[in-house]
Amino acid sequence: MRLKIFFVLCFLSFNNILAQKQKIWFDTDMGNEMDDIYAISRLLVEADKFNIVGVSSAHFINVDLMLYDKWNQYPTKDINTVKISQEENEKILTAFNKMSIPHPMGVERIMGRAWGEYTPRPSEVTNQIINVVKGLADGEKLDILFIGAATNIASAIALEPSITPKIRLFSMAARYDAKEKVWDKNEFNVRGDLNAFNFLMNNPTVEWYVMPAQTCEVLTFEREDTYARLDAKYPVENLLKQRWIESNPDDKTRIIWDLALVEAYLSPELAKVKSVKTPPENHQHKVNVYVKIDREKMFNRFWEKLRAYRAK
Ligand SMILES: [Ca+2]
Repeated sequence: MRLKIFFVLCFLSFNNILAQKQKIWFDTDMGNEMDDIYAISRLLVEADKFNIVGVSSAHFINVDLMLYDKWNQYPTKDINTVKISQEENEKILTAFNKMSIPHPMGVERIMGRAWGEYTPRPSEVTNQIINVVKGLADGEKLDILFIGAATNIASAIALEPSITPKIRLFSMAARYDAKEKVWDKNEFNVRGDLNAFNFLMNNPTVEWYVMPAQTCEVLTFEREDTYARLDAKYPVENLLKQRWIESNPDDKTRIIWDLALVEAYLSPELAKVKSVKTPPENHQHKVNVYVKIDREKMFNRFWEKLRAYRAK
């Protein structure tokens, strides 16, 4: 009997510890550009501080795939972009010894059609996000970070609109001129699924933090400096280095766009947020936009945290 009570208490305290940690869902078009792996690594080096409940893959469908032979290192003939993202997700989760985190694959198509509409795209990602949100305790919220097209996240909300009061969204998307207060949707993630982005912009119940391209494009890494800092004997660092070598070997500098969003989420003091009006063509309400980041501190924090992870 005493043993039974002991185990019940252990179970309750274990649940309590998990409940205290912020739950995070991370959705990435990892197969697209090389910045995503740096962004997710920034989160995973501190995975023990959070309860990461899912890492899902997003497509990076775009019209160039029909017109060019290659997209970075990938031949475009019969390309399945979400499958590439999924494979890359599994590689980095394996390097972190975190394959126990649920890691469902998203869909290989946009919401609706090329001319518009908001038909949601159900998948194991939308199922799991909806289930996680339904299982949250009173007052608890799920933070969803997404650094690719918004298809999976917008679809989850379209399929189950009641989840919005229990989620907060953080994404790298669009362009926003803070001085002129003007949005510009001419940005890769928005172009990847304009319908999904508009669907979210039209929903006033969504609490959303957007990292626009202008704000994060100052976060650049130099190739030789990056290679010198990464030690290939550590599996995570080896993958980070390989990703640059395989995707963009000729680029001396790369913007590590998505890392800015993750660091702004983890270190809110390094980013300035403004509450701004949605674009005029969307439902009129306010969303949060990151208008400035501390580039030097973000850069240094990434390398400090990655170095500290070697000891873990
Ligand atoms: Ca991305």
